[in-house]
Amino acid sequence: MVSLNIDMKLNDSLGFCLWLIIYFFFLLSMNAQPKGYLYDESKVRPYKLPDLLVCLDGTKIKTAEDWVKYRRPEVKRLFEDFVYGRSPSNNGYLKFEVIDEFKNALNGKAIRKQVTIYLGNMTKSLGINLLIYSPVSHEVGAPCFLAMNFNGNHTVHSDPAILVSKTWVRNRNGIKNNQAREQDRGNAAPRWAIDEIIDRGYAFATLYYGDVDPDYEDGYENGVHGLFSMNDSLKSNQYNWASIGAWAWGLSRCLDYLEKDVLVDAKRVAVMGHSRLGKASLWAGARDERFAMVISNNSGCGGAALSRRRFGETVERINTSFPHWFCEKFKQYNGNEDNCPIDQHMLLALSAPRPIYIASAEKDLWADPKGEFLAAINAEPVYRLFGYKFGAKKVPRLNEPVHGHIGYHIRKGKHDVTSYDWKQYLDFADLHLK
Ligand code: GTR
Repeated sequence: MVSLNIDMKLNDSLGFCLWLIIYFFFLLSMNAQPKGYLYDESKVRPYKLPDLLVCLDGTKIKTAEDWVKYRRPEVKRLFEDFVYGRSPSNNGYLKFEVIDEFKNALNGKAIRKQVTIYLGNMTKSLGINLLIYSPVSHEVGAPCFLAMNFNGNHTVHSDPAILVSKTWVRNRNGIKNNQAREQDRGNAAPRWAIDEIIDRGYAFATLYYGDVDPDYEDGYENGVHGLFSMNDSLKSNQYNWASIGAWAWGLSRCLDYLEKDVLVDAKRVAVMGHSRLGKASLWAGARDERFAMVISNNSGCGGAALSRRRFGETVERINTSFPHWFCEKFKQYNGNEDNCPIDQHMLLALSAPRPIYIASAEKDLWADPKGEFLAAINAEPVYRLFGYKFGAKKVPRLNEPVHGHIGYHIRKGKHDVTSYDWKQYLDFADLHLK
């Protein structure tokens, strides 16, 4: 008996040690960054950012009016031509169908609406599904957060009435043509602070990004790209919009719908996105000045991070791993960032004078937290033309947010959206949207 007990204890402690070792490696791998890239600040080479306030013809911008009249359109055009591509100027028609409306959702505190928005023209159309929760306390005109989600509307909350996406969904490895599954209901809920958003008097609207454009290279066939007939020469146009352009365009079409829905005050919509969808929310806010606030969560390369630093993910790497995200022209800056007429601080400045929030995470070196902060600092001169300030001079300490007209925080932890991030966005929105 005694020896058996000792054996069991031995086995237990061996098992425990093994478990600890596995857990240690699991933790390591969660924060692992791809090898062969720069993660050492002291090795960032010197670079010079393009001057936000000097036009291509050398004219210096000194007033907000001149920024709006001359430099803003020029900078926006440069992003269209060299980074995200040109989206169609014709938005097609907007038809919609309310599929579900329930006045007693989320234990009676919210109204739930599910709407299919049909985009397109007379010959082709595409339905995207918008899920809206709005606070009953605010029967009309609540300020709203609009965000795309990664795996289908049914993953953002466990509410059994949320319709399961019928379009392509990516699986964990990003493989295409996967089917959305009932068992995934609510599994991304920790990323979406829907109850807190409602409790604080905001509406929340979300759509699945694959409804707008499936996230794989398909030669402009699927999603909204396929709505606009393109012959082969147009398809190979170097300035053509790519997937980030399509997602940003889709966010604007949702805003078109929200303008028609009394539940939401379309003049107080904050567009929010995480990671690749943070890149899309920044581009949506830059293109469409109807968005009242712009939020980027860990958007990194091609989002809020300065490309010239080549810290973590680089232009070359992103264009190689995701050739369908940016326009063809962007590829000419692979390893050649210094020759690009723009850098990402200029993308942030396109949101001015509207409030913008950039969030980084300590362990998310791949997204270059410092590069995201520096982009915010370098966008500030445009905000100053309008009389607004950022308020930070150097990277703030962990979990010490700065909420000026530009908001920024670097929180503890990894690449993710957490309740901490949402708390900051809600506080920031209280300052600017209420
Ligand atoms: C990574 C990519 C990042 C980021 C992220 C995501 O693989 O390198 O730029 O966008 O994906 O969207 O999850």
